[in-house]
Amino acid sequence: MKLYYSPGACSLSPHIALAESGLPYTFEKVNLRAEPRLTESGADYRALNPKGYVPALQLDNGEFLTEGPALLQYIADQVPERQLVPANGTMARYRLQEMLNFLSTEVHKGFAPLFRSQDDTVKEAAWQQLTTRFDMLAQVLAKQDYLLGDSYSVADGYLFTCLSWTKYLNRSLDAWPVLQAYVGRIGERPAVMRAMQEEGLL
Ligand SMILES: N[C@@H](CCC(=O)N[C@@H](CS)C(=O)NCC(=O)O)C(=O)O
Repeated sequence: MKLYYSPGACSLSPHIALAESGLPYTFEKVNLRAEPRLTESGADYRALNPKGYVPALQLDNGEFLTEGPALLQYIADQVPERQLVPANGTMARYRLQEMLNFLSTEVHKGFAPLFRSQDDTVKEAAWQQLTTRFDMLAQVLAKQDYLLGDSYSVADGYLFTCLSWTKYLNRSLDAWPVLQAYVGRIGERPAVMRAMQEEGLL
């Protein structure tokens, strides 16, 4: 499998999942800051992935899979023995999907105005909205070590990735010591450190 990524972007989350999987993988950087969007080897990224954004995963049969939550589940399902996701068809799997959708639409996309908007009022409103999501997540993580309970799942790599953006934005997590401790804990996982090193973030 080959991951197309941009350093520290949401593509870090499937990168972490690949590292957690123990499977062989390769990765290639995409420059999102210029048009045409070129990969590190000079390929036109939009020709490979018409969506133009990261992440995209090229499967071993050459097919491309996009959308973070789909990638996370695909990667995890290749290695059921690693228990990175609950088994398909179980209630626990629907709980994972509920969490991935929440992370994708309420947390990940909640950050977008903070990165993109030039308007401070818009940014402040986005941050206020995110803080309500952080309150909820902190309540969950005050009771258990991981989003789904006692064991790590791909959802944790996703939340870790999103929370790590606060440091690029100079936004503090001081109001949520539970989330700060969680970021520290997840960040110490060897697979997380490997993915971050491979993206040049450490
Ligand atoms: N729906 C997509 C969103 C991916 C996304 O937001 N990617 C961002 C980086 S975090 C990106 O590549 N932005 C550049 C763009 O939208 O053109 C997913 O969940 O995978």
